[in-house]
Amino acid sequence: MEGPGKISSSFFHRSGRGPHKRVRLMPMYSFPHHKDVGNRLGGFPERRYFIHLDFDAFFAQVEQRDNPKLRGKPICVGGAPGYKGIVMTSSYEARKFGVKTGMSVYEALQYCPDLISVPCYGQKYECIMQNVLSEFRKHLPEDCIEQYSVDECFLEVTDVVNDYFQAAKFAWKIKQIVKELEHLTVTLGVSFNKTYAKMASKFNKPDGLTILREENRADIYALPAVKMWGIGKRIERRLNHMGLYTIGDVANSTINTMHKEFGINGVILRKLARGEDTSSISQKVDYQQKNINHNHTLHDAIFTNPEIENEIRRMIEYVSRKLRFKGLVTRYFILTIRYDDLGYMSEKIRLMSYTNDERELFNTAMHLYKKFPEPDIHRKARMFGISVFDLRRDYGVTLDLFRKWLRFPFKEMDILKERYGEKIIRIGVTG
Ligand code: TTP
Ligand code: MG
Repeated sequence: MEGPGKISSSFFHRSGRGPHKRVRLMPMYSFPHHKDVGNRLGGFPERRYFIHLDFDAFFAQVEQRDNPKLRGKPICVGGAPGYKGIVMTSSYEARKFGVKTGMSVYEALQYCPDLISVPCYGQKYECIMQNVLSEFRKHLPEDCIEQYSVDECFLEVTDVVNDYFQAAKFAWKIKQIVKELEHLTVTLGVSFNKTYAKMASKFNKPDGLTILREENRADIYALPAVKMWGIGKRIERRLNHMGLYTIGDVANSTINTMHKEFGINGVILRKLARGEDTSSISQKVDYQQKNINHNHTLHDAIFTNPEIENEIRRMIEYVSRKLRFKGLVTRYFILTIRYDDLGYMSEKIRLMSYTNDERELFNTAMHLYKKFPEPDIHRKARMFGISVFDLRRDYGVTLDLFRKWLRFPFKEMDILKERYGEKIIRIGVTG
């Protein structure tokens, strides 16, 4: 009944009441990739090759890359200021002490007193992933690339490789691309379906690569069921209750048992465990980006004009780089500053024309800042926020010809920054 090709978008299973009941495969809401599970469950027309990429200790690795003082040290991201935060991730040096995602920084410090807690720069991490994905687009068609989370993506390389050897070579190239572009390490899993590729990428962390062939199924089958994509603690408990402990147990269970306990999701789960995931790369709908927000809370609040100007410039550089990266220009701009005493000021302005020019945005920000009460030693500035909205695609038709200044090499600067870090080049700032 379940040989290759025999099950398409619907299948039969034995029900208590009738001889056979027709069940239509429903979206699998309880699994992370329910939307991807295609209607080809059960059929394997040809061998396919997938790569799953997962950054190592992502946020922490980025912060160590950007601040050499943090390298080789136990750090966690999500803490500052005041050590009241939650650990979002930690460096491998900190993990040795038992620091885990989800702990409070306070608790983590009990495990690792030397732990350095640093703030999270969400937009920066997202930008890194986007840089990497756009580089991949030079090597693979768009519809073979799927961003899965902030630090994970799937690549289908079936069209560019013929066997596992070539798939492994391609995977090494991917690792090299990320290293050269962003100076970061990733761990890759290569397999014949997405579920197995995702599980394979957990095998050799950090900076690893695992090839999981059909004949190595036993490696997956030996893992505890909870290691499977889509199985959390609660489902694990129910599986254990049924006498199923490993992924192999789930794979070798009967359709009926799984269906009785979990409905259609159980049947799909069993298929995923067996390596019969036939889902393809999923293309997210290209939604129109409405705004870009960038907030930064400082560990040490500031109040002098040069410090504030510097912080605003840094924020603007980031936002305008992001606009350019996405090929967008903005018309509305908001600057927010939160002070030490929790008071805050916010001003918005409509720009003369759509732009992503760093100097224009900086001048606008400084113009707004002048309307704010000036911070002083008793009322320092702690958080800076920039929001741009009313975004339009930048069609490249610029009015630069009519502007007083020359075209600045922003794009070239973006490339330098991507390659060598944020601090490599700045406009008109000394020191
Ligand atoms: P993960 O890939 O789960 O973790 P990681 O990349 O830090 O470590 P690993 O080497 O084991 O892959 O998550 C990616 C990033 O997502 C992580 O760096 C921080 C963030 N994150 C959260 O903010 N909250 C969470 O609960 C988890 C799990 C991750
Ligand atoms: Mg990761």
